[in-house]
Amino acid sequence: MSHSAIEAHEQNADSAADLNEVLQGLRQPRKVLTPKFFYDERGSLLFEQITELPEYYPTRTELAIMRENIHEIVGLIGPQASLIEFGSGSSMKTRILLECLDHLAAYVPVDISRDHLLAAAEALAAEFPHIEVLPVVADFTQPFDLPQPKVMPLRNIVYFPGSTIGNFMPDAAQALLEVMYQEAKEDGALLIGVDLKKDTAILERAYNDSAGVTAKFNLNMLRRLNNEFSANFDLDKFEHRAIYKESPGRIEMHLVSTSAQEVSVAGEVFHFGEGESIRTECSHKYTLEEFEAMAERAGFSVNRVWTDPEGLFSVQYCLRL
Ligand code: SAH
Ligand code: AVI
Repeated sequence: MSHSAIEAHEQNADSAADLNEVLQGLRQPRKVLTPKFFYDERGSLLFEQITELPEYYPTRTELAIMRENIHEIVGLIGPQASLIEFGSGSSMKTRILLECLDHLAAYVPVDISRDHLLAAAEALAAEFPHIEVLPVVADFTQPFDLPQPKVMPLRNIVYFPGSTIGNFMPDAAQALLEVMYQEAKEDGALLIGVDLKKDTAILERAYNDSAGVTAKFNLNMLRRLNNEFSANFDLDKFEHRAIYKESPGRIEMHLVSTSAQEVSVAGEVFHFGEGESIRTECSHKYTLEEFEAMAERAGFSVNRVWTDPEGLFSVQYCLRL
C-alpha cells in the first residue's frame, strides 16, 4: 500500500526479536503469546468490527463519555497542545478531540499496525488540513522517538483510549504509564480510557460475542504466525475461550487445542495436549481506586474522572505530580 501524502516515522521494528518473543512464549509450561501480535492489517480490521458489536460495551461507552464531556476536556487541555496517542488504531475517538481542540500544535498517532495507522493518518490529514499529523509506526513498549512538530507545542497531552492499558500486566502497565509520564514532559497530562470492574456476565459476554468476531480476532494470531513466522497452526484445531478471573480482575483470552497435536514455528516443534491452551490476551479491569494507585506510582495524580451512568467505563485526566 502506498501512502505518499504523509511521512511515516518508522521505528524499532525487529522481526527477529518478535520471533524470539513468540518462541519464548510457546516454550513456557503455560503457553502464552503477547496481544501485540493480534494487530496485522486483518487483526486491526477485526478489532474495528469488535468495537461495533452489541456485546462489546467499551467503545460506545467511552465515545459517549467523550462526547458528553468534550467541552470540559478541551478546557483542561488548553490551546496549542501536541496530542500524542498510544495505540491509535483508526483514531475513531480522537476525531472528537480533533474537532474541538483549540489550535492543536500536532497530532502524533503511535501504533504498531503500520498500514492501518497510515490509512487512518491520511484520512485525518485530509479531514483536518490545518492539523499537522505525524504518524509513528512503533512498538510503544520499546524505546522510540517522537517527531518534532513544526509549531512549538505549549504542552504534551498523551492520549491512551480504549483501555488498552488493561492489556498489560500490572508491572508492565505501570512501566508504560512511566513512559507516558516522560513523554508528557513538564506541564503535560495524560488522558486515558480505563475499563472498570463489573458484573462477570457483562464482561464475559463482551469477549464471547454471538457473531463470533472475537473468536476470529483471537484465531487471527495463529494465521499471522503461519504467515510471518513459518508456523503451521491448523486453525480448525484451536478454539477461542474468554473467561473472567476474579482474583487478578481480568478477562483472559485463550486458544484451546481441540486435540493432541504438534505445531512447528520457525522449525521448532511444540506439543499441545488436548485442552491445552495458549493465553493470547489479558484485559485487566480496574476499580477507580486501583487505577489511581497505579497512576500515582507512575508519577501522575488523577485530576478528573468521567464515567457513564452505569459506571461501566471511565475516562481519566491525570496530571504529573
Ligand atoms: N485506541 C483505539 C484502538 C484500541 S486497539 C480504540 O480505543 O479503539 C489497540 C491498539 O493498540 C491497536 O491499534 C494496536 O495495533 C495497538 N497496539 C497494541 N500493542 C501495541 C504496541 N505494543 N505498540 C504499539 N501499538 C500497539
Ligand atoms: C484493545 N483492547 C483494549 C481490547 C480489550 O478489550 O482488551 C482488545 C480486545 N480483545 C478482545 N476484544 C477486544
